[in-house]
Amino acid sequence: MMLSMRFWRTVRQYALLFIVGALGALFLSGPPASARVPKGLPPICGGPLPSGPITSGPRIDMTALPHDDLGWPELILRVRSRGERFCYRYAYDGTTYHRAPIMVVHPGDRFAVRVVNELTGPASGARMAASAVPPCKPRPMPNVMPRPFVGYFDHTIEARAMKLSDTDVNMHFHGFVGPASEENIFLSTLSTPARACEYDITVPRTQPPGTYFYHPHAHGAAEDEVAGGLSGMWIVEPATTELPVRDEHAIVLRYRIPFLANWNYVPSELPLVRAAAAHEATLAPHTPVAFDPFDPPPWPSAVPMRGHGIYVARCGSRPDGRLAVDGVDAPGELSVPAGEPQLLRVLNATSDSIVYMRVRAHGRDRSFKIVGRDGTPVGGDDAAPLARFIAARQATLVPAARVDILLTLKAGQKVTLYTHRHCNAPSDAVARTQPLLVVRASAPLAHPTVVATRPLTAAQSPAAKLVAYVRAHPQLVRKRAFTYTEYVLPKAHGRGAHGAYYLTETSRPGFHETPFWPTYAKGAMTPDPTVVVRRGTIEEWYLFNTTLETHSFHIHQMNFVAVNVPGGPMTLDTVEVPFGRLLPNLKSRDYPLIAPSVTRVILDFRHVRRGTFVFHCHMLFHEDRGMMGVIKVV
Ligand SMILES: [Cu+2]
Repeated sequence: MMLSMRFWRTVRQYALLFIVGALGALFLSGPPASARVPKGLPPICGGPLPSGPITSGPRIDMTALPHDDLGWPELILRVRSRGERFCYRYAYDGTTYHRAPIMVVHPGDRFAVRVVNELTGPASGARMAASAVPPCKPRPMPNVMPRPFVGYFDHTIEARAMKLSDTDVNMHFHGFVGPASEENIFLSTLSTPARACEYDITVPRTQPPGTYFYHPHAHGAAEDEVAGGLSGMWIVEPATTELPVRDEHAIVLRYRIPFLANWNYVPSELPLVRAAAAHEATLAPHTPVAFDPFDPPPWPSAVPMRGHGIYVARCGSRPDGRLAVDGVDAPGELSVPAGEPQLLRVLNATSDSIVYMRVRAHGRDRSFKIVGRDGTPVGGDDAAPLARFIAARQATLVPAARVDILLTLKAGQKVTLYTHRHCNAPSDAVARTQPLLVVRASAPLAHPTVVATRPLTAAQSPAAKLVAYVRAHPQLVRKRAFTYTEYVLPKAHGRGAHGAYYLTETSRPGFHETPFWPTYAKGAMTPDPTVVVRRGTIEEWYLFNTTLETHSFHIHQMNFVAVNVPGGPMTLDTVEVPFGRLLPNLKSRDYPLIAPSVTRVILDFRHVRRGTFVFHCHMLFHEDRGMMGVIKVV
């Protein structure tokens, strides 16, 4: 959501609509990005975007890289920034690049990636032998005492306003199913004198072929870095390729930078934010109310909505961030041979914006073939990921989501991929219709490639089979409820009134809401868990959204089956958790009720490795501010 806050200056007349979005930018965002240009480094990370044909960073076979002194192929990425832009600088094949590489791997590959943090100046980690890079350690969290407030159904909220830092960085291989220790996001480049982390990655043989995402995941820094372009695509190729590389295209959707406006806020919003914080401070703690965690009642909004008729009347009077396709302004252009199947790997690499992707030809939306979602072939055949497709007219891509589309154009045909207009939430931005990619057919090849692909219905998919199995064996499945909540809290810890974001297991008796605030046992490299599950079990999680903005659910090291999403059950690693429904509150006109939405996901822990990892909202504004939990599989 929150990228859109950078646009408010143009929309003051709708101040009432902005309040929830305003909270973070007003009080938590820190100095404007332009104030953080590091000294002593050349201006890099690109300039204004050209338009025209799409391009991408080099496609790197990770096993073909030069070997480090430990004997593993290694890629050294130096992280830099320029104003709002962030980028990786690296040498490959004799050339220095600033465009994020496409990392191509196969199941079983082993390689190393070194992340060197040069955000505040040159770091020594780039010049060391791999064996000399000191191990990264957990970044200590600030010593802030929690303050109690009244939370969800009178359970306690812990307030701890995170001070955000854009100078930390690490790397998360989103979708990676290997051991949590290999992509440990709890570790930090700031924790070593060399300001570098070395990631030693072995791609599991069970890693499905498909399209994946890598991005920084340092707590409090992730949103600005990802929004600024610091991320990329990694691809797991199947053992036998069905299409030549020339027919594969990386469509990495990012924000257009610089953003259209700046961080200035609308002064008329301040009284409402202060009123919300003051209201929260007056609420007296009660004995927690008993309620059915799987059928929760409506919950009062944390934000006052005087005249909330206005509030619900019109969604999105301010725009969401405009998109670019990696190196070019949208719509990018792509020319492909007629009659030759093309694999479009579409990645939503934004920090906070949802893409409702559609395909248009001759002025009409048309059905398109989805062969993979979030790195998983829809047919479940890892040996032939293109063998089955599901026909769709829209693909919802929350931040970090991927969709693999198989597209074949007729001679002379032109199709446009675009994101359809949608309302993020009553209190949030509207994403306008925006063309993303124009694909045109050029002359056919003399010997076109043939891909044998057959339709599959959602009901026939592996996802639907898991749902059927779970419904047939309910005694095997543990249910848990998790609830997304937001509050407006008074000033404290050196911060003004601010938005606070929580993801809490509300099926746990006597729960209280705490932001992600990792604590470590002495010498431990991973924090204490908030949820413990047993390997070999299956769980169904009910995700309740009690807020008026869209959230999402992502879990590391595994995927899940989203049960009740448009298009039928599907295997994903990141899913939309839609906003709740606004109801009048007869007791308090200023604080309307919100009927929570519910999104159900089935997590199959039968094949997941033991370890400690995280689950969180992938709207990175929220994640950076605490909407995350720690899970341990034992
Ligand atoms: Cu969220």
